[in-house]
Amino acid sequence: MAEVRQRREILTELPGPRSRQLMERRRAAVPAGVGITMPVFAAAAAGGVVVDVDGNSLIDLGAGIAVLNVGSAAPAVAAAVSAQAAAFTHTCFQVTPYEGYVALAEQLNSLVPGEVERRSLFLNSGAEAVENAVKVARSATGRQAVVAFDHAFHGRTLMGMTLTAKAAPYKRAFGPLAPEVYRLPYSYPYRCAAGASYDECGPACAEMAITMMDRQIGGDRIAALVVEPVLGEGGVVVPGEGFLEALSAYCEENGIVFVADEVQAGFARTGKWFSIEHSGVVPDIVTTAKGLGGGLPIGGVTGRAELMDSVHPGGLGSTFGGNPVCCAAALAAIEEVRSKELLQAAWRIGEIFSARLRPLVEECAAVGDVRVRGAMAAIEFVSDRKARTPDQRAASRVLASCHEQGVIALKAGTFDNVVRILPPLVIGEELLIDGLEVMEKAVRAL
Ligand code: PLZ
Repeated sequence: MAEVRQRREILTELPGPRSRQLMERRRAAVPAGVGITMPVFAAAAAGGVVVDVDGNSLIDLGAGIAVLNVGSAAPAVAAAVSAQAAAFTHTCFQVTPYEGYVALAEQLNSLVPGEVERRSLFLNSGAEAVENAVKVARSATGRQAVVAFDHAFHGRTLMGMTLTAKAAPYKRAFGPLAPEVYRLPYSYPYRCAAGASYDECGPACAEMAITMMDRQIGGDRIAALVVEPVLGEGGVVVPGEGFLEALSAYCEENGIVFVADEVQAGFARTGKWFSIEHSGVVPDIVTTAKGLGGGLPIGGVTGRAELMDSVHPGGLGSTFGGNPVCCAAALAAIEEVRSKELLQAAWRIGEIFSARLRPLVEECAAVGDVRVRGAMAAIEFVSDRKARTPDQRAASRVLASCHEQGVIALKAGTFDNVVRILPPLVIGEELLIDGLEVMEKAVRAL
């Protein structure tokens, strides 16, 4: 494999001629409903760089949406994948099981916080992990209602999109949605639904959410509360202190299964194995995917043994779920996080984000808020600082400018006014700063 040099180098206009040709073919072959952030086709990737088919080297501040925490084609992951692929590629764990699945379950059972006995089940994606967490919670409690939050994203399957907050593009035209799903306010300190200050938002929104569960749904009817400990697609929102703790206490009092959706913020992204660890909460179930497989598709549900074991034999599974190649990749990725000290790397990236991006709030009228949680960061744009009017165009302009100059970054937020930064945790510091400088200039030019 040719080495991918860790620097930004733009040789053609972006997208280049070969990418433009492929885009034409794509238009004729792939439905328009599959959106594209940047019309540049990949040829190779490693560390913090994606090389496109025209030979341009782009800085990756998206990591394939928080997937490539250990980097693309990490040698240890690639070696584990090829060894497993050469031994056997599939048997179906439900037909003839294999050790890798069990070994990965053991790893996750011990990594999820809390001194409780756990079990893990593997699927193919984050959405499927969420679906199965809800199935387990309903089976274990004998209840039907499920609560989710404002600004949430949980996938594109029927239950996933029903739990997801945003109508367009995720739910529009796809109804009817699943029944028995209720939505509660999330603590979003910059836009507190209870009108509280930054510091008071956590307890204020928790109180609102708990009153709704108690008075409108009935705590004894709720099977599961599904929550992202940090919003991802919703715009890297870190809930106010006390929010998750209060919800968890209510769940415990009322026999509700607390599901932490760690698909995006988990697996070392925020400087902890799981983002819920920034609070003191011990979740009943954790869903994982994205970073878990080191770039290969796998989703996990890790939960308290008594909940997971409540489901009848044959009630859970999937043909490919926990495929042996994906399990091998995930085991190698976990080892990479440990041996390369990627939890610490995520903290360091967070410090760089804070140092570089926080001053933008003072300097630029269009920047309403900057949020950082480890190697997850967001800039939220507003057209009127006082009214906090979302400015979608400013976010689009900053992203367009980044993309033109070879920096991959993502949009987020219910109002499409947030630029989100999620680099691979193995990105070099110089490269990261080069990418951030491109972005900062674009912000200052607004
Ligand atoms: N839960 C918290 O962030 C996926 C969505 C990309 P899948 N987020 C990226 C897109 O446009 O579809 C996500 C998430 C959280 C669940 C999911 C769903 O994970 O692996 O995409 O199904």
